[in-house]
Parts: sequence; C-alpha cells; structure tokens
Amino acid sequence: MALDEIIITRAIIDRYYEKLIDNLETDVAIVGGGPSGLVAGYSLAKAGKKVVLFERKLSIGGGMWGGGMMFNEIVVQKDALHILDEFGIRYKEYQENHYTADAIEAITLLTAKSIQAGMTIFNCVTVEDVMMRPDQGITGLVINWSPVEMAGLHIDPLTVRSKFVVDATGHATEVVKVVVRKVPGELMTPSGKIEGEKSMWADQAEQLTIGNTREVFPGLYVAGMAANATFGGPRMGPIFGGMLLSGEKVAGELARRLG
Ligand code: 48F
Repeated sequence: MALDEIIITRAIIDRYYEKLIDNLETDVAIVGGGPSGLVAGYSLAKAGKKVVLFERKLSIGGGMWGGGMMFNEIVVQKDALHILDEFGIRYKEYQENHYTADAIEAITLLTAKSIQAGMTIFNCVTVEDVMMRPDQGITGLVINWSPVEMAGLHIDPLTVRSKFVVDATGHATEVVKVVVRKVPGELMTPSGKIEGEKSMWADQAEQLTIGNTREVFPGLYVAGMAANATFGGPRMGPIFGGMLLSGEKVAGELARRLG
C-alpha cells in the first residue's frame, strides 16, 4: 500500500490522544525531565506505579546534556554508580570517588529506559500551575503547550490529576514557587517559604540533596536541584550522583506511600 498523508496524520493524532487520555489520572506526575525526574519516573514505573513526566523543552535531559560548561562529560561519585549500572551507562574511574561518563550517553539512556519501563513523557508541555484542595493539598497539574507560553498567547490550559506531584524543575523550583504564590498554607521548610539555593559547595550539596528530597507541601515532593533550592542547600555543578540518588529516593518514598 502506498503511504498516505492522511493515515500518517490520523496515526499521530490517534496515538497521541490515547497517551494523553491515558495519563489524565496518575499516581505521580513529575515536572521536569532532568536527571532527577527521569530516575524518579523510571523507578516508580519499575515499581508498577502509573507515572507521567512533563518537560517544557523539546529535548529531555535538563542540565545534563552540556556536562560542565559544554564539556559534555559528567562526574558521578561511587555511591551512585549502581544507578549508572542499572541504566547501562558506561563510566571510567578518574580519581578515587570521581567517575566520569559521557553526558549524552547518560541522558539518552536515562530517557529511553524510563520510557521503556513504563513512564510516559510529554515534551514541549509547560506546567504553569497546580490543582489544589484545601483538605488534600496538591492534587494535580495545570499544563499548556510551551509554544503558547513562549508566544504569550492567552489560551487556557488543561489539567491532570495525580496522587502526588514531584517538582524536579532544577534551579528554577517552578512548582514550589507557584504553591508559595497561590496556594494557602506554608511549606514544610524552616521558614515556611523557599529557603533559596546557596553558592557552590559540591561535597555538601551532594549530601544535602538526598536529605532535602522530601515532601514540601501536602502532595508535593521536591527532587534534584529543586530540593536544594527549596530547603536552602548549595549548588554542586556538574557532578550528578546526587541528582540520580535524589530521583531514586523520591521514587522509593512515593512507592511506599502509594502502597
Ligand atoms: O535542571 P534539571 O536538569 O534538573 P535536575 O534533575 O538536575 C540538575 C542538574 O541538571 C544540574 C545541577 C546538578 O548537577 O545543578 O543543574 O534537578 O532539569 C529540570 C528540567 O525541568 C524543566 C526544564 O526545562 C528542565 O529540563 N522545567 C522547568 N520548569 C518547568 C519544566 C515547567 N514549569 N514545566 C515543565 N518543565
């Protein structure tokens, strides 16, 4: 049969529509397709949970593509090597406790394996708000096409429901910022507000990222750099073990809560 433009068009519309409808209600909705969000989604999908991820950009991967200053290599410490092994990402020892991996190999495998594990990713979709109920906390996400945001068009969004939301938006901490601005109540931080990211201290930051990965408002967890920005940890630059371990931790906690 000759290829038909209308069949091609129908196929894309039908398949995308199926995916979208199937993800209107999930266990966990993750915002941000950087390393922490991808590992979180992978681990939740592996645990049999229904999980969806929304990424503003066309490309998944967040801050990992460019390694450090566009030198596309990443550094990972020993504690997180089991995650590289799990995804089949190759690495080499550089010095004690400092291993390197190709940034592009890392991000493409994190992305591919998380989709194959069962997570659905929607790229080019921006989370612009949350759905909330005073007695339940955060109950979902308000989404729109990124080009709508970029063009500044006045077009109303759509909404998805989830039992939990993970803010994995990196330095920007976008979901938590919306909650502070628009949802009654205080964050579970010392000040009740966003503590704010501190300047570079790789060793401290990597350890704090794990501790800071937790629930910050009923129904809302923070992971990755968003966890440090919310709870006041320093930045760490292009070492990525903390991001990977943070994704693993948030997935473990949510899987337990979901039962
Ligand atoms: O920044 P990002 O890679 O987050 P991460 O998992 O990792 C941080 C590291 O890359 C690096 C670092 C440590 O080594 O400091 O920065 O914490 O990925 C965050 C993703 O979230 C997307 C954004 O485009 C990026 O790909 N994002 C941010 N806000 C939104 C969003 C939003 N409102 N809606 C959808 N996606």
